[in-house]
Amino acid sequence: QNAYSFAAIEAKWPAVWDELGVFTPKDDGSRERRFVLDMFPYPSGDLHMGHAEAFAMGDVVARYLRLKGYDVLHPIGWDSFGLPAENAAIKRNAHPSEWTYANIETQAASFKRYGLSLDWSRRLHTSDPAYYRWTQWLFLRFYERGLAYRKNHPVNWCPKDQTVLANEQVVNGACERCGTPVTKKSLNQWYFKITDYADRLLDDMAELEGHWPERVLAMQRNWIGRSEGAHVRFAIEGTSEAEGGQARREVTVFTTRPDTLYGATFFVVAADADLAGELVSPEQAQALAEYQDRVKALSEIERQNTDREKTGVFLGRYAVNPLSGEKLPVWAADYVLADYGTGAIMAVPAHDQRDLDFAKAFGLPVRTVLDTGEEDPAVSGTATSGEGTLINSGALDGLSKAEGIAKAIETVESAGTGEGTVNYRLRDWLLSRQRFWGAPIPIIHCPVDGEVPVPDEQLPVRLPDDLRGEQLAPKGTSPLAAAEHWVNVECPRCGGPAKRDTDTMDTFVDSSWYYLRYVSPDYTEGPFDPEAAKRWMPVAQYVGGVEHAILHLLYSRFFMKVLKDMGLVDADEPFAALMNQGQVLNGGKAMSKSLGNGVDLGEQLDRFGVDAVRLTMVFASPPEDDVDWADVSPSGSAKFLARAWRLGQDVTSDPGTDPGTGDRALRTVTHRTLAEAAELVESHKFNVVVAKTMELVNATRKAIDGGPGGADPAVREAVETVAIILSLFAPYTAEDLWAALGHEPSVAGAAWPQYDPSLLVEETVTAVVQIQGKVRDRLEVAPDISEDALRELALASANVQRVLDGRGIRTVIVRAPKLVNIVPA
Ligand code: ANZ
Repeated sequence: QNAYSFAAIEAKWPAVWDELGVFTPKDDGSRERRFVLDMFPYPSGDLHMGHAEAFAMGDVVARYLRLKGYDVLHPIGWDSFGLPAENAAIKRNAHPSEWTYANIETQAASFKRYGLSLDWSRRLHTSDPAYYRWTQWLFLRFYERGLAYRKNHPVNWCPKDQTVLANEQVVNGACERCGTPVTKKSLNQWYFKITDYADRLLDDMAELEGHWPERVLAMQRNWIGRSEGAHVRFAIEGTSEAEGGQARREVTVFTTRPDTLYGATFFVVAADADLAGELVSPEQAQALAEYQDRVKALSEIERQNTDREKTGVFLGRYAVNPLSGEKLPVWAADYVLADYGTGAIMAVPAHDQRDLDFAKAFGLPVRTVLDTGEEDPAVSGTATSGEGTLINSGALDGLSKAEGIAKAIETVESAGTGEGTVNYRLRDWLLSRQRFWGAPIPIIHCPVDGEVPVPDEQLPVRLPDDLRGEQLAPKGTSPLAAAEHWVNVECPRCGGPAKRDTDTMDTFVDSSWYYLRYVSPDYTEGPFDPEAAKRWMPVAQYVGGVEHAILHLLYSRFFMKVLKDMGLVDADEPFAALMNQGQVLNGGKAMSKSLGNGVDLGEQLDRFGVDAVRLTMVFASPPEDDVDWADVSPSGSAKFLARAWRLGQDVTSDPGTDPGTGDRALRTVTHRTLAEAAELVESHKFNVVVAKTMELVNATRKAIDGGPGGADPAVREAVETVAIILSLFAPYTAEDLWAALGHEPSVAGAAWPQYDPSLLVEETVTAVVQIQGKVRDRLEVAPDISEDALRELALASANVQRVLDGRGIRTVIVRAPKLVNIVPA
């Protein structure tokens, strides 16, 4: 009983917590509700140091809010569909569920050991039929609303994983998962129409301002990429005799700078868009084909390199500028992207650097149309993009940039050759995957009825459980296509032979709504109980890595808005506040197999104990900063915890002792710590809270050993405060300390003590004011008052003024904070 043993206390408390159900919200309206959520884990292997950090941070918030009297929902689940399980199954001739659920059990055991204040009764796994039934149900609702559709489209294809990747999953031209250079492939794919929500996704960010990290908001804004500009139609003229009489074809460009229309000196279409082949003259067809082969051979990485020399090929055609009537040569080049804007541009080399580089490479003219006072771009080689006055621009001459943009749009609109428009970088969300381990898309393809949704009452469309190993390997089509007993079904509409859709959903679909399932995990009438969602949503604090700054958060925000339109939720945004925890590094570098610098969480827990590891995570730095495990001291944390725990052994007063009569100096430290800790937790400076707790522990130890001793009521008050604050980061030690003080478990259910403001008021001392040695006044002043301040106070005293009665002053002698002696003239 007298020595601190983390192993002993770790063995003791989990069963008690389980039995008491302290972490299960009441959900009865007796307290205000708060939903605290950590991004749910993917079940690859056991928990690692990154999980340990993120979940330690989320738990601080959940535990603090509980102590503050809120009814806290802090659930856990697993994002358990996905490729690694499938790859493991192929290797081991197994079913992906075996690997998945075994890993989930391992992680669940580790989470429990880690002492998180989670409500285990709401646990979910996205690969459970009881969960994905509702993922499919949501897909069908999106489908009915025209928000899920299929189209044939060139898609990003990972030749190694044999699967389609969303743009978001292509990083520098390579597969996000395996690093293989990504190629293009044309496939019939399912999409979610997230672009319909582009403006709301942007506008609603106003609500998140100040509650989400600014850089995450910036990344979202950038990803949506709203650009205001114009569509302008250029007629394309054939130049060869053989083509004479051909109807003039029009090609639309997207430009953000319609004011520079008179500066367009050539026209470019994306080399890899169909349009290039449609426009090319017979004479240039061969040159185009050769160029296209060259472009295809480049990796995406090379293509996106902006320093690369510009390449392109003339298409033997001219485009007519609708404003000036000028004929511009039409080129195909790879610096124009097929899937942005319209895939065609008017090139204005004087005011766009990419166009200028191209013009220089091919000897094309450069014409300045906005005089910015800078050197002529044709000479300097630097395009100008600032403010200025339009020149060489017909009726636009003399206008500013903004006026020119407005006038150019007005002109093309009235001529019927264009219109003002808004363009987005955001693309629709490609959600079909030709993989096995995901939620099957609940659509049946019938030769008579076409696409037929699976009726709701037939959900879930379960994955077949008899495919194993090699049968799961991707062959360019979904492995489900080979499972004939599964694929062949009756059409729900005509009863004739039909086939199931064989694609599964991107796992980001599963994670776009999981937070809602937690509010009513056993609900069977829908994905969640709308009443429960109204009670709990939005999530008050979401915690997770910045690697999810774009996709997961954007997709979840999109789902929430659609659900709002369906009348199922009240809130517009799913996550009212977001905290990104930093990474755990080792030796200044991210832990990785190749560097061999990985730190094993289990081993750290065995060595130092859960609380010491958790405390170290929190103490090392503010949550959003990285923690370098090479620089921290879990053994130091362990020593501190033992020190805090021993305080409990030395308190000899009874529980419920009135602290009012205790040592005032210690009480001041306790109450100051309480006041500061609350503010620091709320502003996420958890590391400073730990430092303050250490100071309180030191002050308490001094009071026990060299002060009023362990029987003093102020000592009990101080140690209770230590237990309560410590429960945020070191739940086992805190619980044991709480018990040692004679309290019933759990400290998690205690109330965060109110601090007494009167104890925080600085004490004062009395300063005596004399005139020629005679006491004339006494002033209550702060002990650390400055000489100048004390002199001023003394001279301003009404008594002093009366005695002086207008006489001047020879000298004033000040001995702060006790004495002022005034010598009149
Ligand atoms: C003429 C022009 C003149 C342009 C000028 C810019 C400056 P953001 O702002 O990113 O939306 N553009 C349009 N579609 C393109 C594509 N598929 N591939 C490459 N470039 C494309 O960029 C819009 C501008 O990027 C458009 O405005 C167009 O060039 C170019 F002084 O039109 B601009």
